[in-house]
Amino acid sequence: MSVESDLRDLAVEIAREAGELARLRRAEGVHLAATKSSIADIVTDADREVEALIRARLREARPDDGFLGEESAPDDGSTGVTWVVDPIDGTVNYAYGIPSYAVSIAAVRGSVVPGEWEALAGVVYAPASGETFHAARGDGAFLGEVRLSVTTETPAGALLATGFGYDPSTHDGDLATVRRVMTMARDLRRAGSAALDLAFVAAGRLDGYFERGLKPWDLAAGALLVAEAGGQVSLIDRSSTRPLLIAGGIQVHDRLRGIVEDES
Ligand code: LIP
Repeated sequence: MSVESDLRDLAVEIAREAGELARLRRAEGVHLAATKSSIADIVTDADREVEALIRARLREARPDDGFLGEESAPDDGSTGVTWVVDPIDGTVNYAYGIPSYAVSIAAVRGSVVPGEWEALAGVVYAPASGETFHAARGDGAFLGEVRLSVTTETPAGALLATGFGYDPSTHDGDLATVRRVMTMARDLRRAGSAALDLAFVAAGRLDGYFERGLKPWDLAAGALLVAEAGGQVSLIDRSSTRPLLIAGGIQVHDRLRGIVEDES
């Protein structure tokens, strides 16, 4: 067994336990704990409880690793490995009872900056469907035991997904990007979870995905899934406050990048 596959197996085990807790809390009724960057950017009691469970399980197994989670304080650790965690990605869906949400756990080495880190392992677990998307660096991406591949042909145009941030002032600009990108699309999906959007690109359920302003924990596991499924992931405008993530098979990725870089 490699280090990467050991990390993947640990992440899968913890994500499934955490996802079942999230599903249980959803069934019991969800309570708003606070808002963050805007009134639309919510955190529920379940987000915090699920992240605490994940953090405790990781500490039990690998006490000296670092931790970077959406809902709690970062920890640098001392091993060079950092866990990048979104306990419930798709929080607004979760709060409304829309079953499109996921637990996202990734292990990275070195930097904790997207695009600079070395992603080692990742899992995106969807409690509502029971689907576990996982990858270890160099070992491929899988849904359960089934190996995943991104799409390569889009004869009718690309089926794309995107998302919008919690700051309404950014919506006009994002919609202008959508308008330009639609020239290459057959249709557009907006499911509300970046982690699941990226997992679906890896699984060939989407041809491509783009979104501005994602946080490291939204994309860490999903980006590794896409890369290990033969796809390409880029972060454009990294120095801006809202870098643009682009993901897809090579051809879709490159066409997306060409369109959005023309507008810059
Ligand atoms: C969400 C992302 C989604 C994006 C939302 C939000 P959260 O993450 O998964 O793609 O459009 O604005 O960032 O807040 O549910 O963890």
